[in-house]
Amino acid sequence: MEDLLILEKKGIPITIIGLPYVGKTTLVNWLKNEKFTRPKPSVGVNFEQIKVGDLMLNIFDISGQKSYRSTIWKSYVMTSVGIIFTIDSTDKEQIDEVAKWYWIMIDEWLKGNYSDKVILFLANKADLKDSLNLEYIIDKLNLTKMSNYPDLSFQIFKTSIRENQNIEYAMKWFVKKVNQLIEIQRITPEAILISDTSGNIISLYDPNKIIEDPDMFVGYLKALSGFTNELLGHEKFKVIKVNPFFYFITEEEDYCISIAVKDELTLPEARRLSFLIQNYLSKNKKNLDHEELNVYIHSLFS
Ligand SMILES: Nc1nc2c(ncn2[C@@H]2O[C@H](COP(=O)(O)OP(=O)(O)O)[C@@H](O)[C@H]2O)c(=O)[nH]1
Ligand SMILES: [Mg+2]
Repeated sequence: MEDLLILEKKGIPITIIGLPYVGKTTLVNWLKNEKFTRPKPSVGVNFEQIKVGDLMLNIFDISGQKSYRSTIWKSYVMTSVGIIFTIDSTDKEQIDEVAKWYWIMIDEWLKGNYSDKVILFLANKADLKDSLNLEYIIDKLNLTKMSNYPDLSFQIFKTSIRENQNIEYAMKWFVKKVNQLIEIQRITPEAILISDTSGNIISLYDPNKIIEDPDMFVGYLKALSGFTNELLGHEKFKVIKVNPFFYFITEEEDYCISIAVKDELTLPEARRLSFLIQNYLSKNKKNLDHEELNVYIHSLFS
């Protein structure tokens, strides 16, 4: 478990989803061995850490069974930088089901605070003769609507992993886009303040002492509670500006996390850190060790 956590930190989270039998695990194997191999049918989540180009990717290959679509797909999608949505391009019968889940992902899961992502759409098994053409798929899935989502880098490719068609090209595009996104996002925040609902400070990272009076700041946060940010239109977090810094603030049941950054453009990274810390807190809330929490926080950006 420890090892996995360390690995997770270093690699970039990528999720592969799609209905069963479309070639997800085949793709993972191809990335690993650079050749086509026949996988065993997979259930649950298959995790692989693979270096693709210059990037270390943590790849989560998620089973396509119905029960997974409505449960774990969402949490993996929301916490990944890149998503590889794979379909079997010969499967005319399930195209409506594919369309349904694709748009649930875009409209419900990615709207709001997790919207900056790279989405690679693979219409796989292009080597088979009954494979649908790209125009048909784009039309059926209404994919031209993707231009309404400027925060999402989107591209569709027809691929065959078996015949090695277009797959290298598609992965090159994907890795390049993920790399660009990471470049923009990776930063060390100016400060991180974690307080509980009673206003006690749980953790403070503030190397340059930008928060003059942390207790007063926590009091101020309590007063702000319930205020929703108009611009971002999402209740679960707010962004405030305390010159010259931007604070990304989230409140879950027990904790309030405030992360200060210098530049508005790096708020997505604050969001990512906040999410990780929130996860850590909820996993460890029974016996939270403040020292360990501080170590965890430091480990996120050093
Ligand atoms: N013809 C063809 N078959 C493929 C291709 N990619 C995967 N397959 C086959 O599709 C089946 C399902 O693949 P798998 O990776 O297990 O699908 P998953 O359920 O999405 O993980 C296997 O028999 C693969 O060999 C491809 O590009 N072309
Ligand atoms: Mg599989």
